[in-house]
Amino acid sequence: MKIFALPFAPAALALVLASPACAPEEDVPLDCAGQPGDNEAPVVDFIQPGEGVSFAPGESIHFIVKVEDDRDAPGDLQVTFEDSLDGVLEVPPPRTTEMGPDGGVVDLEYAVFEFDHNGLGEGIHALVVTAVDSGGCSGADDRAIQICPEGDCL
Ligand SMILES: [Ca+2]
Repeated sequence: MKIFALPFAPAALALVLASPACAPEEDVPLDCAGQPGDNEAPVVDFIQPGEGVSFAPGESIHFIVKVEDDRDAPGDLQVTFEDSLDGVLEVPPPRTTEMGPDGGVVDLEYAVFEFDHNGLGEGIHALVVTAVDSGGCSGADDRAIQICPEGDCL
């Protein structure tokens, strides 16, 4: 990419910065739930299994999903695991603390759902993890995996 010199930019920036805040009331910024404010949606990070990985029926699948939010404690988020073929999955509660360097327990800024699941039926699964915060904002991440005989889906 080519960078162009903009000799007028600092002056324009100064002008913008000097402008008084005079936004009319109807321009109040709305948050992710359509409410006035700046609440941000939870962030969901689907870490394992990887996209498109295939498994045999009954094979144990290791899941790792991280969720965090700008305001709510990670353990307070409403998190659901929904599978396109098998519906809502029952999952163990997340881990929200870890062992600190001095052996004490430290609160994490995120929650980690980590568990093994071996009950998914055969077929192509679209798994969606959704986190909803106390302000009604939601974030999600998804993963497609496949369950087929012998785990060989080719
Ligand atoms: Ca939030």
